[in-house]
Amino acid sequence: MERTYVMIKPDGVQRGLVGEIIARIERRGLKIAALRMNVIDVDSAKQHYREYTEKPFFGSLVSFITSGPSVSMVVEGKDAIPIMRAVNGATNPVEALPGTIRGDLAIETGRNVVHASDSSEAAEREIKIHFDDSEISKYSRIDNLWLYE
Ligand code: IDP
Ligand code: MG
Repeated sequence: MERTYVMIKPDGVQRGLVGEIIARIERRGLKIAALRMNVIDVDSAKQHYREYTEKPFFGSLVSFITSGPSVSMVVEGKDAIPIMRAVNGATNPVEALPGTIRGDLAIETGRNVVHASDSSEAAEREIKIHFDDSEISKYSRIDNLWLYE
């Protein structure tokens, strides 16, 4: 069982795609273990994207991600990290395959609608930035409809 951090970015919220995106995640078979909509503060956004501090797009990325409400989730399930990367599709929507969120719902990298952690280290780090442990549901551990073996 893995946990990953997923964000519906402000463009996805503004475009009314929250239900569409959550439905795709749930239909795939992953579970929502935590869910919140809020405007992410600038410090959290800078921490979240700290590996890009020196990139020319860092400033616009941080100001975009904090520009309006976004939806933050902890998504869990077997292989949740690679599966969510596949559900989202390639970073640049030009390369994202049809059937992926970005391949169906986005046209440019700077407005690519969703985020998902790219490794277990990133997932652990990002979940800590956006959630307290007490906000993460433990219910699936007693839900025997869900078999992670
Ligand atoms: P990911 O979101 O698929 O993990 P990353 O390479 O980690 O992609 O980049 C993080 C985010 O930064 C992207 O989703 C995108 O919104 C933004 N970004 C990445 N590269 C560029 C760029 O060249 N121009 C503008 N924004 C970019
Ligand atoms: Mg990334």
